[in-house]
Amino acid sequence: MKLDRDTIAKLAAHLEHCELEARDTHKITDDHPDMDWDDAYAIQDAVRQRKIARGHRIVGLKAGLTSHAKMKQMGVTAPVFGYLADYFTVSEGAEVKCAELIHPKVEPEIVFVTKAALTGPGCHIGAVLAATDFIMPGIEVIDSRYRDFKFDLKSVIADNTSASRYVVGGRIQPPSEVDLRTVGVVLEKNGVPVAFGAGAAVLGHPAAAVAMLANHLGARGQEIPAGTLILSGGITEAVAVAPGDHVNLRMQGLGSVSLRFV
Ligand code: 0L1
Ligand code: MG
Repeated sequence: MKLDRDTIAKLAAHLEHCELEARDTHKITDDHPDMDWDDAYAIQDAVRQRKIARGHRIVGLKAGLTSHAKMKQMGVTAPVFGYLADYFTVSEGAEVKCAELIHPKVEPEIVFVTKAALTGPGCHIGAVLAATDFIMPGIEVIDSRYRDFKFDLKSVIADNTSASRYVVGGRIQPPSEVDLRTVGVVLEKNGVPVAFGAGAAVLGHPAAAVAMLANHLGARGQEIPAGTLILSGGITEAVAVAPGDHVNLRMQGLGSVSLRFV
């Protein structure tokens, strides 16, 4: 690691203040060009500890930048991993207040819920499917704390991979009932289809993103516990939203889930 404990704590406080006050910042690698991957995840962990210290719970995990569409959109080359705090959760069809966010975007995701722990290294698609209780559709609202969504991978990891809000809904299904590679999604904004895709857009198979997450945690001596909700990553590029927008995700055989922005 290149950063000392005080610097990590200071950067975590800065990024979390930006989140809670809905104000943007320049990317942290501008001031700390030598920070490494462990520093980036240490800052993310320090933000997580700040939330827990205030009484929040961590209710899920996420993989991000798992599709070529998203990697191309953001100019990066590898997935990233983060977590979901309790107050990120939005009920099906409910309102998201844009005043609490900086520049929200939405993306369609396949959501996994596990029934057994997943451990890495060596976790693979088969292990993920065997450990999955059910899948369902979800919309992630991302809101990078970096100005104009301009960042590099280390900065975005420290910023908890732009995690902000999410909704899950539709129909739940065991993974054996759905071909997760060919399952189709249509994302609608104000009744107009704005993005289309299929599950294979996520690393060839969305369970591969969950396996990568388990392997990432395994390298840190952690695992994905049973009962964990996991966003496996945007299937399409992210779509910007504004007050007044209604977003609906249709997922083949899995119903639909929606959000309103006010
Ligand atoms: O969930 C995601 O794919 C977001 C990862 C972070 C990059 C971004 O803000 O688009
Ligand atoms: Mg996402």
